[in-house]
Amino acid sequence: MAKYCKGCGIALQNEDPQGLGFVPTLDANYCQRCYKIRHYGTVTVNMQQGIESNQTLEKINTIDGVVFWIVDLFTFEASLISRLNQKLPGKEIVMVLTKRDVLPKTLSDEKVLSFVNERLKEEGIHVKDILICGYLLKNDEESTKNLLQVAMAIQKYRQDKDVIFMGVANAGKSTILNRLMASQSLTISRHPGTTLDLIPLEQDGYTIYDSPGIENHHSILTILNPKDLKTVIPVKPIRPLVSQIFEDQSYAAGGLARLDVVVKGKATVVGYFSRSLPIHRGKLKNADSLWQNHLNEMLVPCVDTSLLTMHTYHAPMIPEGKMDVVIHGLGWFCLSGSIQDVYVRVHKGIQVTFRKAMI
Ligand SMILES: Nc1nc2c(ncn2[C@@H]2O[C@H](COP(=O)(O)OP(=O)(O)OP(=O)(O)O)[C@@H](O)[C@H]2O)c(=O)[nH]1
Ligand SMILES: [Mg+2]
Repeated sequence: MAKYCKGCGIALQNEDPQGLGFVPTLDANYCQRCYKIRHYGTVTVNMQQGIESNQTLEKINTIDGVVFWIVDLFTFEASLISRLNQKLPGKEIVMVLTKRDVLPKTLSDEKVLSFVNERLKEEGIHVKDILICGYLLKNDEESTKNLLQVAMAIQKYRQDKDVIFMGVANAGKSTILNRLMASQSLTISRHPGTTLDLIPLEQDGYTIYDSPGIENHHSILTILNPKDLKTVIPVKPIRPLVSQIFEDQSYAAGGLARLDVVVKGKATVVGYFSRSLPIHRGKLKNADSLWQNHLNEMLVPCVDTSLLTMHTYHAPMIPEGKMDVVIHGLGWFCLSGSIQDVYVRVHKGIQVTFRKAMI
């Protein structure tokens, strides 16, 4: 009978040392890849290695269960799954917002919920309930309180069914489950694509499933190496970077994204990024030469080594109030004031969303 890795769910094998699920002897509980992540923190993961998103959804649909949809608040746009109800026909969905700790403390939970409700309405996604979770990197009162709410929601919505934790890669599914089960059996890493197949966790009379991350190929997190992921993923609360501008300005988020703001008068730009990602600000007229001369040198981390290979987005319209320019997986700029035009350049395939401000 096939045996599966307790950490990532992949079938164990002892024939191909380069293949997934390799173990020197089949009596092991964890594959070599999980062993390396768990003991040395070395990650040899690739988003494409797990089961396909469609296959994951198909497997989830065969289970008679309630879906707990795990959504990272910091990378909210990249964590959304379009047409989710259609992809999970007949399934009840409870949304769990994670990583609350990295958003500013001054932002109230009420405001977070009202923002999320509005975005769900715009996307046409229906959920039974929304919970806010986070602080899970610490074993403190706050995280315990959050986990208790998730545990209570499981009992409330499960009825007689099983429970499936699903969501995009890196949203924090395995972390919540490890804490809920008070075990460290599931493998966790900052690299998207850690869990590779469904993992059944037997409870008293029912099963909770962990699952691999669903499609977020438009997130910059899927293409960064482990060192750069450490730079762009916040672990401390993000500190808003506020700047007043009176003339056209250009912002560089490392060498990963460039924001050009053309103004008609006074405007405000606030950056919400990991504290370790350098944000450079300068005059728009100097930006081309800055990028030509300093990309992959002063402007790091980067994926592209030339502006020419990057894709340009243009804000379709400038709204009256505050507008967020979200670079999927990386963070966002919040713009307000007398703005005429906004352009964003990022690696091809990485999505940029213009939305009503979250904060
Ligand atoms: N700041 C913060 N980080 C968290 C929290 N929960 C999880 N993380 C981090 O998020 C990253 C991803 O966590 P995982 O639990 O592996 O995420 P996953 O959804 O299982 O990811 P895949 O298996 O790749 O689909 C890890 O680096 C965690 O430490 C939280 O509450 N706060
Ligand atoms: Mg996981």
